[in-house]
Amino acid sequence: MISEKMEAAINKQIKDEMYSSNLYLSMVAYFENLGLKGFANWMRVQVQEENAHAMGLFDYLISRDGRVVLETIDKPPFEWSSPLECFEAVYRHEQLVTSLINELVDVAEEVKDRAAISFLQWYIKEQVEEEANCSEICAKLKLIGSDANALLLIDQELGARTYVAPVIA
Ligand code: OFO
Repeated sequence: MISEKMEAAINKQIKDEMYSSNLYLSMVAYFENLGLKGFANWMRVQVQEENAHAMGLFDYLISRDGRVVLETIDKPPFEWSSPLECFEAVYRHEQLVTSLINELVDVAEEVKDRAAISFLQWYIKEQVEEEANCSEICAKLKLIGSDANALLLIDQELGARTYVAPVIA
């Protein structure tokens, strides 16, 4: 069994992870339209990761005999002024998600749900990685400025990213 408060908080986080997935899918389209296939590939992998984050919470709630209630997902933005501006938006978004995961842990602590506290540790660690990844790409994009050749090299690098399904436990 799971408390109503914990159940509602996890349902909200499922929605927020699905929003992240849609936000990054919108960025896939942005980069595809720019012809930056490598950036688009990086975002496609990110979409899969966010879907896995949502499904991890979804399956966890079911395993605790909770009720999954899917909520309305807001429309994501679809236009950015440059790859750097887009990645800065990713970085800000991931910082927001980190704060949401911390709030989720606060709820678990408040209702003394030890199992949820333990389960959510994976998400806490994942956020450290999520923030580090986009911060690194933002730094590179700032360094290259308007150098188109360097941008294409980064595009090549991001094109090599592959999806590895996470084991969320
Ligand atoms: Fe689910 O980590 Fe990004 O948002």
